[in-house]
Amino acid sequence: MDLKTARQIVDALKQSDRILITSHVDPDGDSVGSQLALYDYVTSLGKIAAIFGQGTIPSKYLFLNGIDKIVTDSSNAVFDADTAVVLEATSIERIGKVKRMLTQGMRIVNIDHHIGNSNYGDLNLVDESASSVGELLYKILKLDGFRMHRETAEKLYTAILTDTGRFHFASTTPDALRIAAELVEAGARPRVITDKIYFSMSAEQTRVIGEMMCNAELVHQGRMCVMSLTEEMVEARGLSFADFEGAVEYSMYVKSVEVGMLFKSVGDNCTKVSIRSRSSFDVAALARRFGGGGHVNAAGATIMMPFEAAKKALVESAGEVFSAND
Ligand SMILES: [Mn+2]
Repeated sequence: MDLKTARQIVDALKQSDRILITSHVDPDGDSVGSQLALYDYVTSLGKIAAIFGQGTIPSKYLFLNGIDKIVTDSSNAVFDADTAVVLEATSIERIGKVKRMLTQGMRIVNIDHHIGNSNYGDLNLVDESASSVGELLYKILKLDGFRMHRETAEKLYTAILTDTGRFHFASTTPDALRIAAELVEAGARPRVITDKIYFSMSAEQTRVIGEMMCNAELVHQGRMCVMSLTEEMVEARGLSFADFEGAVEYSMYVKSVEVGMLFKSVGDNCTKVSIRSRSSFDVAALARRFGGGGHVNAAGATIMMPFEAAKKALVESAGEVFSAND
């Protein structure tokens, strides 16, 4: 992490009075945990802060202390801030409707760990080697001697846990593990948090996942797994797509699979895809071809194409990469 920029960020936050915190649309564990931890920090400095987002918070994160501080429908929100901290967003477009709240003269602090961040901030702390924004925030908070209590530790632990796929991905670095250990020392409860996030599904959720796995297709000689979730599937069980954040992990359960994809039909002409890989197959590069992005082993895109056409295009595109790599 670039210490000079981190110190400048601490100074900027201290010079601010009103701080707007935001992250990408359709929040995940890193964005939720990081936003809440940053909120704890800046309010401990006596600042007025507010968190604005777009998209439903997956129910598995609702146990986090202060979760109700996140405004999830920011369409008509008003908050007069001098500084905006944008977490986990490669470009300013990723924050969706919150973008309109970033007015002229507002200082923008950009903290991210994704490849291809466009450095849109006045201060940019972009560290692709970090497991999560949670890890970067931990280092920033430590730099300022913030006294970590259990609530904040559990938010940062959630960020690191989920972004490393439960300490599974290549992003599970010594630093990530050391910080996780320090968070446990500060009171974070690994068993409780992991149970809340990964082992608290409703029976209906497991049924939909069963259906999704039954219908999974293995393509490209079993090297790729393609799974689908449609609005009909989730609505039939009274659920929403937010109940399946992270479900793409199920596409990687088969030994032969190097690349897994989960497609979600979110409208007649809009398809979301989450992509995972375990080899050197760069899924971020694949996602970028379709206007998305991410990391080498975890990426996603929102494609303005009908469901089956989007699937076909991605499967073909991945096939080209397999051929080129062989
Ligand atoms: Mn992240």
